[in-house]
Amino acid sequence: MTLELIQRAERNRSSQALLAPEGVFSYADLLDVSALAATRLLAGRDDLEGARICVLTPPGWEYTAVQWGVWRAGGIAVPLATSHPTAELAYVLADAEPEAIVAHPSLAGRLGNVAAERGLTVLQTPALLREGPTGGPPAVDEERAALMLYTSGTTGRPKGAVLTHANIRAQVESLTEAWGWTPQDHILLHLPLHHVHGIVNVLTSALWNGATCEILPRFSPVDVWERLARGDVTLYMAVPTVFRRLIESWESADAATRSAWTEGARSCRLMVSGSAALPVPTLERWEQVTGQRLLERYGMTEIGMGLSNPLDGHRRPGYVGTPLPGVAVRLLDDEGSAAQPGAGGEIQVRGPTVFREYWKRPTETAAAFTDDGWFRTGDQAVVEGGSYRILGRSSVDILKTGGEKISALEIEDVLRAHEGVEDCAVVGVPDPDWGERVCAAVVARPSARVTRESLRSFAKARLAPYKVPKDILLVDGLPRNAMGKVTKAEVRALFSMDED
Ligand code: MLC
Ligand code: AMP
Repeated sequence: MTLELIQRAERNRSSQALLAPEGVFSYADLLDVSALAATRLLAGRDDLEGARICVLTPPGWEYTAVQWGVWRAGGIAVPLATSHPTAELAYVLADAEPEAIVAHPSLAGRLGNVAAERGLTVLQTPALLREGPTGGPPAVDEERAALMLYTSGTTGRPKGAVLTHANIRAQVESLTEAWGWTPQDHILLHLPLHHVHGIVNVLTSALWNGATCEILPRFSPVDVWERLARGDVTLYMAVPTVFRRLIESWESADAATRSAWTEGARSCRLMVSGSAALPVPTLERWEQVTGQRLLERYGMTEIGMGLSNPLDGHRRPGYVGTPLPGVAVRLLDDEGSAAQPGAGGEIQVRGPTVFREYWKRPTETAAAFTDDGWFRTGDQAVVEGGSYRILGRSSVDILKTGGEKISALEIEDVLRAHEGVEDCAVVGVPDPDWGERVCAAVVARPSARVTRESLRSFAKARLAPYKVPKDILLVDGLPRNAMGKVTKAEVRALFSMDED
């Protein structure tokens, strides 16, 4: 069977699919060029049969055409983060064991010698997409894997969450029903394209529905406002840090600019916030500035979107609403029983939107599900007045900064590899801009000459920019409990004290 996404695009051939940094493209363009990409990737074979193809291109037309090409050829697309240093990319390449990397020339250098060392073919865009003969791509069953997204867990390095075509379809159909997508929608996209938020909620939802997705090369508050000001954007989705940045930008603009921006933003039909808790003051200020009450929803790489405030009806500040269509949600207490009404519990999710597995990690996959097949999110919530409120995460070692999920333990491992570091503890400190700010308390080895800057540059060479601790405190010892375990609440308090 031809994938449903492709069949639907065939029905919209003449519609505008993408406004991208590279130009304007119809669904016909996307179909033709993704068929070409599929033929090139197949290189004479019938089917990629689940081979992983890593994609390292800026957000835009090439990214989308290559992703569709991988899907049509029967491969698994593994989008790489364009902001990551070589060390992080090398980790994903080693773990995913791709057969090839598709890279844009501006980013290929980021791979360093890794591709050569691993004997990996690097196919460069735009050459890969240049005209040529196309063959008939294989029939791809929906139950086959489509996408692998790397996501942090509490232990160890990030894991590849494997989503099937059926998972993506279920996620998109659920959001289409809940948020009322139509072919007339026009959505703005500047979120990174290695996460479910940008890939599924925005890009794939738009293309599934025959709508237009306008991709900006990067997030810039003024650029977003200028686009909203034109009044033709119908949908906008972002993380709380972005809404806060937009508010700051509006507040520093002159009166005429403000009123033009506000006027344009008013004509959007829906604005959605998610990936991290939306502070109520941000929701309220955004409503004052734009007249738009943000719709807050809750999701996760492994499950897509789980809970959402309503499209029509009351969007309750500080709450994430109710289960989305097709998603079963339950709360379990520490004993594994259904949480009592009004009491908190772990959010567990089941249904066709839930991912298949962590790549090559059967033990971790098994541990992530209950015996009766519910995915354990590790997030705590409570239901109040029929709506879910997120209480926080079960683990102090999972942080969210600017919508990016990270593991404190992964950062600690990197810092400990520094020769001058005897011990360290990484914590997330509440922060008005980032939600949580990554901070590290470090005990230096006696006589080692360690400075905050040298530690930061050490971390920067090895970790994604958003994982690099923003604050580093050099301390004589780490606070520990009677069992000798580092008490992270006390470490966090060190940074709050430092601010005072
Ligand atoms: C950038 N920096 C960050 C950061 N992003 N630091 C902490 N947290 C982040 N998220 C760093 C930069 O490297 C730089 O460091 C400094 O902060 C200033 O950078 P900036 O230019 O101001 O940041 P910017 O490029 O504007 O990025 C901020 C942002 C971006 C919020 C726009 O992080 C973003 O797009 N976040 C969205 C992530 C997302 O899509 N998450 C969804 C996951 S899926 P220095 O040291 O160089 O100055 C998911 C499921 C669900 O969560 O429910 O959706
Ligand atoms: P990720 O693993 O990057 O997909 O991040 C998923 C995590 O983001 C969830 O497990 C939550 O902890 C968090 N999250 C997503 N949406 C919200 C929200 N609306 N409020 C609070 N936390 C959220």
